[in-house]
Amino acid sequence: MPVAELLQRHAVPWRGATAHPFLAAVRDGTLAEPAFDTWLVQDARFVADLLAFQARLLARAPRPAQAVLAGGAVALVDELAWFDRQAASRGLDLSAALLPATVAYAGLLDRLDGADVPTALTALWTIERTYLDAWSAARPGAPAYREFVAHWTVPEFAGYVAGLEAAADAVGGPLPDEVFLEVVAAETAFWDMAVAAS
Ligand code: HMH
Repeated sequence: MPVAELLQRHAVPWRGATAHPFLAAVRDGTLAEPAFDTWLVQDARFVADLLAFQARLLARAPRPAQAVLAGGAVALVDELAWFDRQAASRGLDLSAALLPATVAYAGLLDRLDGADVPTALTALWTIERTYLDAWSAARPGAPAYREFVAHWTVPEFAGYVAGLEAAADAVGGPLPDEVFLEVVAAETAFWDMAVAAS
């Protein structure tokens, strides 16, 4: 069963993570700046955790999945530098305290280290597909946020997400419905956290 089947099976929670009010407000420009800045700081920290998770997954992935995972890891290193630049230009402190949703998401990534490779790979695809779909729905974005919408909607990112999907489909295994739903819930909680900060 292809992993994309999960999006249909769980359409309602999937919409919750990808059609969130945070994104609608990014699109129409009504998002309060403190909410956006909270998201930015917490997401920079999440991406650092994601890189560590991805490196560990790469270490145990089968050969056909290694190239996409290694390429994605390099892209995450660049993304961390991009977050540093964004934070500096907005005067944000990336060492600010982690909020509960960020801590919980890091805990989920740690638990995924104990999952089998097909499950962990499907989880990683879910994480990235959420961002692709969520930011795509916010296109083109209000001027203040347009650069961020562009970042996660470029063809290279869509190609990466497609590569993860192909790798997850190639390793096979039963669809990990529960883990999919956990990731989708963690993504929704992450948007909720930002909106609540305004
Ligand atoms: C919370 N999910 C979250 N942040 C991200 N940057 C991505 C997914 C995509 O890398």
